[in-house]
Amino acid sequence: MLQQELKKRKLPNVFQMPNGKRIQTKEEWENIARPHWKDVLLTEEYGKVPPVLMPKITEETNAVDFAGKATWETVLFTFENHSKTHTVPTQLIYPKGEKSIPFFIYLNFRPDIPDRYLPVEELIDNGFGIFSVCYNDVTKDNGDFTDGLAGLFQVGKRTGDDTGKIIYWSYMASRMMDYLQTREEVNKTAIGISGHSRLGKTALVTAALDERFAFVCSNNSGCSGAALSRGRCEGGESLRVIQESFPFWFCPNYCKYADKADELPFDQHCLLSLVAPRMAYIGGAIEDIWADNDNQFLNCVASSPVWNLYGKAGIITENKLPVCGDIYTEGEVGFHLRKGKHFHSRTDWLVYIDAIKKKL
Ligand code: GTR
Repeated sequence: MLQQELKKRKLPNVFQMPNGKRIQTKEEWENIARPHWKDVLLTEEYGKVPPVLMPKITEETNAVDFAGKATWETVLFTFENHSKTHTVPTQLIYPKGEKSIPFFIYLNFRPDIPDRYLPVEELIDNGFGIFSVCYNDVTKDNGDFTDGLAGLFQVGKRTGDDTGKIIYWSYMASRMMDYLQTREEVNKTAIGISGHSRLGKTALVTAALDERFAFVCSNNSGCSGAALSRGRCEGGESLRVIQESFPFWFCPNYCKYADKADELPFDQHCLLSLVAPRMAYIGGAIEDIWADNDNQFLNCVASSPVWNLYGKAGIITENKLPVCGDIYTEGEVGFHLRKGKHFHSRTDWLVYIDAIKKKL
């Protein structure tokens, strides 16, 4: 059943290289296929990644400590390039006095702590630290490429594979990862990333590009995130719509494929596959038709053969499309479909936390 569904979509084969080479081992995947798909995705969809800058760091400790359970610090990142500067505030909250703490880097819509998408106390009580940033503080969610971090790199009007906003937000997450490497409280092998919707797309891109991330929880990310573009469901977001509404999330090259999903030289399984052999959990909500739950789930199935190369299962599921209430998180690739609407809910967090705690 699931293989038939995938067959209908005629996805590019992740193991087939354009020069005819067929990938058969994990070494070939790492040396040939990984760089190939990274390059294709950055050139045709998201835009290239700016060079790494070393920010100046300023740390402040806040008085609020969540009933004495947590330490909360504000960390300011000041970037400088071409004699322009930009400062991004981030929030670091972790179980007080603990060592070897697993962490979530969280990309949020708002700077609030806690936030309706970010149940801080619940995460702390489960032993996780949180390092969060408000995406608009990195660079605004609009077509202004003079704003924030984008303004330190973009010169003039964007063309071709010039960086889109998703990559700028993701770039910041990787700099937050750099910073966590310097903190002795942190378990460096257990740092993951999460985000919802456009920031769920960003979380997935980040884990795909930056192998230091041990897990990704991409919530309701949909079109150009976890959802396959080919064989979109009725009512699901199309490439044309996303490219017309949010052209600035992507590189200008991506517009070539409006109405031409079948001609993409990749699909979103090429992105999810880049996370192998690490953990990737995808969350859907039954009323979130726009994000195309079947195609988010089918991506997990389509990408799993790359986990198999590493002797891992990928998604462990029944041979059927998901229904509301299904939770498949036994493998390193997971999917759940909860009731309700487009939202990063506590229900989602509990599924992710449970899956990750079992594996760590
Ligand atoms: C929608 C967009 C989706 C999704 C969402 C969000 O308008 O079409 O792709 O990313 O926004 O980020 O909230």
